[in-house]
Amino acid sequence: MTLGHYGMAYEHISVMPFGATKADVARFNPIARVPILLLDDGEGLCDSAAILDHLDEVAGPERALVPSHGKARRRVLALLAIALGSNEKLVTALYERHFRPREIWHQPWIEACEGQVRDGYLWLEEQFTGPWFTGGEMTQADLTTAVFWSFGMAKRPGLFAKLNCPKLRALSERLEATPAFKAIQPEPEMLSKQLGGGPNSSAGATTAGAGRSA
Ligand SMILES: N[C@@H](CCC(=O)N[C@@H](CS)C(=O)NCC(=O)O)C(=O)O
Repeated sequence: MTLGHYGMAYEHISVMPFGATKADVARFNPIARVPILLLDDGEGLCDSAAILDHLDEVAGPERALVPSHGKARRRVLALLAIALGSNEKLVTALYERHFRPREIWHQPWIEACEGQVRDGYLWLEEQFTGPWFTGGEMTQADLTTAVFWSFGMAKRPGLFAKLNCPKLRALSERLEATPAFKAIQPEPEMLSKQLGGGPNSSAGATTAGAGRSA
């Protein structure tokens, strides 16, 4: 979404970091995790924080979605830490459902993780002043939170429908209407097919990106 926002050309390659395609991901990330951004010269950047930092540098200080220094930068990074952490806890709970047979799902662990998801989003909701998180200009905190809110709505609609976060919901809807978001439609479930999993599977496909202009 950030590549799209900056208008940087890129090729989006969907690849699962599990099962048959895990080795493909491990060629670029030793711990076989996505996202990965491959630059034109073959350099690979792993983890969204490193990728976003690079994109900001290419975009330049005037356009960068994370302010370059000072209190404004710390504020955006603080918001991002909670958005990223909340989504990681959501993914952790999704994996419990995917990778353990239903009869040995550890419900207290799922509930603890989803409690952290809820606490994270409720905190973010409180922080949102509008029209954007930090006031008058959109930052990476808005974009990342909207991405994760959409992801959560797709993967755990029951959990997210119960969250009392009207501002985050509206933020997400506003950004989903932009070309950068529209260019990447949510993908159908792939994990269960690739792993031969059952109907309980609910996590989505993940992606590795290939940057062209970045
Ligand atoms: N902190 C990482 C988290 C990335 C992440 O959660 N990736 C998952 C997506 S399904 C993954 O690759 N999972 C495979 C694994 O953790 O082994 C980031 O923001 O890039």
